[in-house]
Amino acid sequence: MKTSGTTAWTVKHAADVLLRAEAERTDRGPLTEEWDGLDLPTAYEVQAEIIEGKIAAGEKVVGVKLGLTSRAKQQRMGIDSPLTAVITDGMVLEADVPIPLDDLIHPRIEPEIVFVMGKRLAGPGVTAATALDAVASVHAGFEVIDSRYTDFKFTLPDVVADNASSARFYVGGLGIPPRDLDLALEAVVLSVNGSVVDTATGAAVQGHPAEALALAANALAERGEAIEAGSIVLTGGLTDAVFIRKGEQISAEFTNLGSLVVTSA
Ligand code: OOG
Ligand code: MG
Repeated sequence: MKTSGTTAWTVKHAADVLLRAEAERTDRGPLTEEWDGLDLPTAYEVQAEIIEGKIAAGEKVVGVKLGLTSRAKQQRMGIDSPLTAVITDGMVLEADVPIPLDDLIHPRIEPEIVFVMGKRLAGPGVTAATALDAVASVHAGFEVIDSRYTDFKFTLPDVVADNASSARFYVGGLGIPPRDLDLALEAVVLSVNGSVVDTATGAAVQGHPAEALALAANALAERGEAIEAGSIVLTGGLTDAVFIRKGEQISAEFTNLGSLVVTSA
């Protein structure tokens, strides 16, 4: 146990601090500035402890997400290493439900390609091809991220501990079998109030979103975990995330996966 000032940092304490920041909608400085023992393995332990806290509060794990899988995201955040995090049913927003700004700190939104798993996928040694074989359907998605750190400023262990800024997400109702698509070429146009703010194709995510899925399966295997059948996998923001203000209409129009149009309230 490392100490800093009067705080004796532990995995449990760090998880409590981040869960409280989320519940109270208060941002804070990076944990690594106070806890020099927060390395990457410890950060994943904090993340797991946060998920235990959410489960204890009645939430259920529904899948996993990848973060920092595109250059747009890596450049914005100043971190060039992808990561994984856990998503729960408490984060799901149905299509017609506005983004609840009053429940969040400083939310941003990013379009993502989403997989729903037909089979269990366990590393090590998973390739993009074997990963895609385990996918039942591909969907359009929007992730609403809301870092518990002031100004989204963090190091890799900080953001891993914070469950990769997870807050809410939408999954489009249209599901397409993965073999019917060229996901590297699947394009998205991101608009706010009718104005295009960014564009990307699936290749933005690790060259192909199935590469991101394989990466997640192999990374989880190192921690003794797998991606279960029925899981939802968010493969990571295709573009930079945009800040959300009240009363906006934000849309992601995909080539084949349909359009998601959400509002903020
Ligand atoms: C970290 C979460 C990254 C993504 O899709 O890249 C993420 C952040 O940007 O705050 O969800
Ligand atoms: Mg994301």
